[in-house]
Amino acid sequence: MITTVTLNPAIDTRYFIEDFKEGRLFRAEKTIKSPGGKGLNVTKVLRQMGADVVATGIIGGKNGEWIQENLKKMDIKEEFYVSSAETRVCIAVLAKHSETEILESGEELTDSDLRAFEKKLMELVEKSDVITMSGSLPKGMDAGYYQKLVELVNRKGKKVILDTSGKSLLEGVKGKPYLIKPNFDELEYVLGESIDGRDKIKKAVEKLKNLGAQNVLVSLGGEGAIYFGEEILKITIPKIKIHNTVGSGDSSVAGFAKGLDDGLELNEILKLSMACGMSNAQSMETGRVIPEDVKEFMENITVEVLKI
Ligand code: TA6
Repeated sequence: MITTVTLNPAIDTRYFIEDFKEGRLFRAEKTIKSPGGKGLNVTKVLRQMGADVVATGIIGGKNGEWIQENLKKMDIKEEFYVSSAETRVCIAVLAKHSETEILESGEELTDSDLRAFEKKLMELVEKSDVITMSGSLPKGMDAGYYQKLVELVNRKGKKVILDTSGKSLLEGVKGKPYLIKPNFDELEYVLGESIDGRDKIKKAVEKLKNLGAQNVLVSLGGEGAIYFGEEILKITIPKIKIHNTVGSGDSSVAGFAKGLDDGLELNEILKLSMACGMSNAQSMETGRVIPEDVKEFMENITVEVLKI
């Protein structure tokens, strides 16, 4: 079983406004609301791929109830800890050639919320082999909180995939997660300088590994990915028509988690991870994949040892 952790879930609200520009009044042509936050996008993809998955995290208020109701409609199992803090809303404005995102920070949680959540998490960890932890931390939460959660799960001998950014990534890796999946921007933050080639990528990854990350999957968008494990592997993907890459990172996390949970060998796990990201990129929806496309993409993805 896979448990997905979303500490800062959201109602993702997407406004379609073809000619959107700042400073003017617009009426949305279309509005789509869905359960969001990176961890719930991972959950949605795992559910579509037929994985045995349970979503947890911390949720609250009317927004939290709305998310729980809609996860139920999506036939997604969830065991969120319910707090009194109202769950946030994240807005995306989709214009003709751009997407603008406004992410609320999420309300502060109390220590008793965190203790109660940790108890719920550990109950689920007992029944899980793979745990994913994704996204930002709510306002006021200590940047090292992921480190504590990763250490709690590692002590149970389970594998953690951590997908976050900024200080929560730099602190979270100290818990020694099995895998992290930084993108370019996150690597540049880690390195503290711009990255213009594979040497700089390797330097940033080595810094993350020295801090504690066991394995690192660096997503390169249309260029595929580089996996830094016992070996360095280059994953090459075919060119495809892209509609919306938002959520593709979360989908790659889901593919990796499913491959790991299914006991696939590493090359197949990496292909599944990339193929899920590709399928999501062909959908206007965040956290949407087509299993048949994922299977077909996997046949055209290559994995080879990289000497850098
Ligand atoms: O923008 C894509 C997305 O995955 C949305 O689900 C939105 O909720 C946002 O990211 C959340 O990001 P965060 O890092 O705050 O969890």
